[in-house]
Amino acid sequence: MGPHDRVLITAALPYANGNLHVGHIGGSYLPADTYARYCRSAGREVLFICGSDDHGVPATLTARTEGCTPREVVTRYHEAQVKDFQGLGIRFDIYGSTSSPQHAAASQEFFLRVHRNGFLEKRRTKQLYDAQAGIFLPDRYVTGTCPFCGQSALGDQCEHCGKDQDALELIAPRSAITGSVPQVRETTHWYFRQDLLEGKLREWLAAKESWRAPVQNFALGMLKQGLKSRAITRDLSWGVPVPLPEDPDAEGKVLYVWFDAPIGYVTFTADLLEERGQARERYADWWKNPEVPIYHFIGEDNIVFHALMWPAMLMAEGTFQLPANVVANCFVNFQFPGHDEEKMSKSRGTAVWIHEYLRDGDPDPLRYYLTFIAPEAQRTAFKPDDLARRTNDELVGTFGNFIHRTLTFAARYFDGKVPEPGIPVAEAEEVQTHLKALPRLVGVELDAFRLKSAMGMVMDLARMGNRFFDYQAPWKQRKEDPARCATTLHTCLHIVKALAILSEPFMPFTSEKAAGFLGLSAGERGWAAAATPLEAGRPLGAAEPLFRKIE
Ligand code: B3M
Ligand code: ZN
Repeated sequence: MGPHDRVLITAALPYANGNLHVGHIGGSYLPADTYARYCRSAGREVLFICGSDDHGVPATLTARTEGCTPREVVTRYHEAQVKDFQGLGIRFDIYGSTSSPQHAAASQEFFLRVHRNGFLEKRRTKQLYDAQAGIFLPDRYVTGTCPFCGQSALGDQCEHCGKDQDALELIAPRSAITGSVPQVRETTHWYFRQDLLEGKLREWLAAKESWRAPVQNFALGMLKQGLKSRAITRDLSWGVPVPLPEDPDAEGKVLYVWFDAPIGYVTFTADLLEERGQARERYADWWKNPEVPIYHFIGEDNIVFHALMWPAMLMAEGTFQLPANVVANCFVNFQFPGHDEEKMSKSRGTAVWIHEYLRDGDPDPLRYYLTFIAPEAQRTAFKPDDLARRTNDELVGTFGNFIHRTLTFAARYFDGKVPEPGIPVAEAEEVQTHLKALPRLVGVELDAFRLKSAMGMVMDLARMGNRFFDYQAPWKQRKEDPARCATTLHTCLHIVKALAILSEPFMPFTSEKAAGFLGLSAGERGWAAAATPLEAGRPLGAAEPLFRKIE
């Protein structure tokens, strides 16, 4: 097998404390799914891994406000997330949970290896403490003002400037539980000496020529400021226990959620292989095999972790390969007609929730629109009126219309079969030449993670189809020049086939229907097959509308 016949694709693990909105989907899950679908279609062996990030303060805070246990919170949201993903056709090979016993074991083993390799250090430290609630306040248990940019920030990270935080350095800190001003108390924690890996990280990152510039620059910029060692244990009861039973200081401590979460990618790979009847240890065939590129799809707020901390963890552990690419997208903002763009927010009602959308919306138009506004290089805005307009003009008016008119014409005048091409026609040959090259061209864009551009090429094909149909005017050719008319329809049907195949990564439900009209079996739908026309005589099914108009 060649180097890229197998790929491992991951999408950021959503915290299991909330529902998913279109910003999450457009940021990491949809691009990851689109790329995974393309790779499968191109005949590569793909593992597409995701699952819920069950640990950390998000789950415990939600449990507190809802008056239930963290376990109840993560079970409920895990299931809700599975449903949302299914509804959108986001098809992971596995959707695991980091609160499984297998994951605890894998994380503890990883921790111990990093420890043995000399990258952990135990320190007495100061930490914020909520005297009213009687607990330490790690991470998101504290809110305050970011010392770097002056905006409001959480105890672990500033969502404005993306910097990771030390809660002790927040200006005007407050407990997220009681709102009280926290005290400073002493405790013991294990620190990850990622600072020891600065040089290695810099060298590794600097050589990444195909990474998106903002991701690479952000990570290199952070390195320039210097990496600090980072506490990777917490005084909490919900999480993976620190596996040092001999050490009394480890009692009552768990691993920091950002230490165990990325290891979840590895755990879930093992879970998946086990589900498929293989030994769990076979995860190494993917994670420790330089022939397999690993691609992490994430949102911009996770760059720090995936481009620095996680690679540092992998280097410190010592037996894994490093990610081939960290594909990060910016945030998707929200914009009502006549209003300013703003951040998606639950409290302000500016988030479009997937379960609400799916109540009466179809998945493919949302997928199409989210790829169309893909925040590949900068933040973009989700505009509900724009979603409606593009659905109506581009999906109903162009893509759906072309397929429908072609199949209807073939049903009526060619007995519902693919005609034998009549005489050679220059314009038809041009289309053929284009179709021969197109799968490769779209594939190049996809492999460079320019998903929006790739989808644009597929939509352009639908436009080309309509122009060709209008220009050839088969309804006239039928009477005046039947041989030409046969060539026209033969060519249009090839375009339909190419649209059915090449749209699959972007609009899988539509692709499935369109391929069904042509009676394409699974084996006939591979990416490269888009280049070859349908054979004459193939019976065609009746065309039904592919999209509904949005009012
Ligand atoms: N749970 C997602 C977030 O920051 C975070 C990703 C973990 S990926 C290993 O919303
Ligand atoms: Zn900031």
